[in-house]
This record gives sequence, C-alpha cells and structure tokens, in this order.
Amino acid sequence: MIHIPNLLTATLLSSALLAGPVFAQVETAPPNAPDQTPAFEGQTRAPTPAEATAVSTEVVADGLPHLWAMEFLPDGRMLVTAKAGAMHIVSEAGNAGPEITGVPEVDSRGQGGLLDVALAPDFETSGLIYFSFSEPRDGGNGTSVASAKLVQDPGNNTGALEDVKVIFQQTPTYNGDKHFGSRLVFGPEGELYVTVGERSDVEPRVQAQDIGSGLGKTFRIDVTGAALTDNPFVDTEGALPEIWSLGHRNMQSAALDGEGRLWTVEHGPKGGDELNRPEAGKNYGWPEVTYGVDYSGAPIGEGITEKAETEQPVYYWDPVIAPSGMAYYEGAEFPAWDNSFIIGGLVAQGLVVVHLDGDQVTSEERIPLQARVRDVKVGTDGAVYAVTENSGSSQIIRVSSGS
Ligand SMILES: [Ca+2]
Repeated sequence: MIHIPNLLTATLLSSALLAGPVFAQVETAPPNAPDQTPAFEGQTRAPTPAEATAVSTEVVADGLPHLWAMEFLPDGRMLVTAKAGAMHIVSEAGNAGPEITGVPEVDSRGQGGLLDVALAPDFETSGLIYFSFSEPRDGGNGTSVASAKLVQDPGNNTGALEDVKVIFQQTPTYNGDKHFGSRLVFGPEGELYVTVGERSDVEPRVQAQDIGSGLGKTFRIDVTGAALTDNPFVDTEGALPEIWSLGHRNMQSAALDGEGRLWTVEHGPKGGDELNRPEAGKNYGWPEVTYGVDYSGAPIGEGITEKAETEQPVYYWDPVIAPSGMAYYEGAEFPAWDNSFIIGGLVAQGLVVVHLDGDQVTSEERIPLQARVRDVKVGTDGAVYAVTENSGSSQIIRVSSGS
C-alpha cells in the first residue's frame, strides 16, 4: 500500500517541528513557484483564525444579468453595473428595474465592459455617480471614467443618466480585451482613486514601470478628472500628473481602511495575487518583481521577488484567489471580522477574509459561496453582500451571522 502524505499534515508537521504552536492554513495546494520565499513572516499563507466564523447565506437577488459592480443607494436599494453595458436599480426585495437609460457604449469583449460604479460623496444632494468602463476608441480601447447625474424614480426602480461626461481616459489606447481593472474609490478628502490594468500582453505590460504611460497605475484625480496638485509626479517632466502609484498588474479590488487609506488587491499571473497599500509615488514592481510565474510556467522577467526601489506586497497568494471587489469591515454583525478586508474571489469562489493587525495580515479565512465573486459590499445592517457571476448571470448573496 502506498502512503500519500497529505499536504496539510505535512505543513502542520513541519511548522510543529520548527515553530512550536500549530496553526492550520487556508491554502494547502502547492505553490506555482515553489522556489520563491516570502520576504517576511506572514506575507503569505497566514494561519486561519483560532475559531472559524459561522455564516448563513441568503440569495437577495437572482437571475440578474452578468454584473460587475454594486453600490448601495442611501435608501437601501442597489445600483448595479452589468458587464455588457447596462446599469440597473435593484430593490431591497431583489427586483431589478429596467435598464437605466443614457449609459454610454462599452467594449465588452473579453474582460472589458461596464466596470465599477461609485456614488459621489455628495450623492444625496447632487445625484452624481462615477463609473469606469472599457471605452471603444480609435485604434482599440481603454479604461475611462465618466460622471453622470442619476435621475431616479424610486417607485418603479427606473432611472436615467443625464449630463454624462468622460472625465478621465487611461492612455495609451491599446487594441486588446484584457486587464482593464478597475475600481473607483473616493478618499476622505473627496479625491477619486482609479485603479486600472496594464493590458496583459508582453508588449504593453512593461509600461507599468513607465510614468509616462497610464498602464498599470493607480490614479488620483478630482471630480473633474484633473490631477490633484499634491500628486507625486505633478512636477516630473514627461510623467502623467494623475499617477498615484505604479508597477501594478490588474487591480480589480480597492477600498479604504478605517483610517481612510487606500488598499488594493491585484491579480497576479499564475500565483502572485497581491494585497498592497499604495502610497504616493511608490513602485509595486510589476512586471519586474512578482511572486508566481507566467501562465506557461516560465519565470516572468528575471523571476525575482525583490528589487531595490520596489515595494513588497503586504500579502500575496500562490495559488491565486483571483481577486475582484473588496470591502473593509467594521460592522457589528461579525465582531471577529473587525479591522479585516473581505475580498471577492473569482477562482476562490467565495469570500477571502484577511484580518489585519496594523499593516500586517495576521490570519486568513475563506467563506465558500460556490460561485465566482465579482464584488463585495457591507450593508448598513453589517451583513456582507457578495455579487456573483456564473454562466453569464449574477446573484446578490447576503452573508450574515444568523441562521
Ligand atoms: Ca508587486
């Protein structure tokens, strides 16, 4: 009889031998880049919490078109974007209204489409929303951000976009269908952070390192799309003044923490999803520095995980979770998740909860939902709402602690 050692058992045994206390880890599959090692303890495969969080789930809305993002309106209804290029209002009972009129054309091939949506900080009085989308352009496409006034009729969940203005365009335009990002997050001073991708292919992706290119960047703009005057590269010749941070791959998760600081999660290649806290002018390494390997299994660049003048991720995953959407948690429903990020997992097919102590991840927990999770929000009730995508349609699932 052949005895096949269980990987979890092997991990537990080795940590028991080396470190005394035994902690289980969420991830037990072998890494794609087994020769790479974390830069510091706890940078990957953090232990699970001592006690697993009990959850119950309830489908709030079903049979929706393939969604990409969701925001709660102040009255508790939900504003959703559909990848194919539509926006809807979904009632608290889960009924979707008709398509909101006035949504501009999007290029929804591949990973493109109508992407994130954010309410203006003064939404209750202005009715303004901001959304990102893969904009069809001469010579290809690119991620753009538009503002619009949402005129609604709460009685029948209808709405219209008026005064639609494209306020920001990621450049250069590229003819591809991958890595558009994106998420939109308003900072505490009303500044708008925009995350994008680097368009994936070998030729454009190196521009993630180029501050004259808008590929692979976080941007920080005002509500008109202009660079903030205290952005890091406003006085650098040849640089795009809207850039906040560089060296990113494809950021489809972004949220503020309790102190109002921006955090992002980006898709790595085969391995190498990263949690970062992007700071002004800093370089997050892609594609020169990365955990994981290319889809072919070959190293990316020199296959290095550290380099001077580049930042280490706060945390990374190999194998990947395929992050999309994230929310900072400080609600009453899950006291154990206080000061955690709840990240949507497309490949992880559920929620990925990383608990923080200061700026370090202390534990990682998974909440399986048996569906690709595209976006995550916390409701005013403290429950967590996951937007799923399966076979081209979506559900909104409420995750609570009750039964
Ligand atoms: Ca990085």
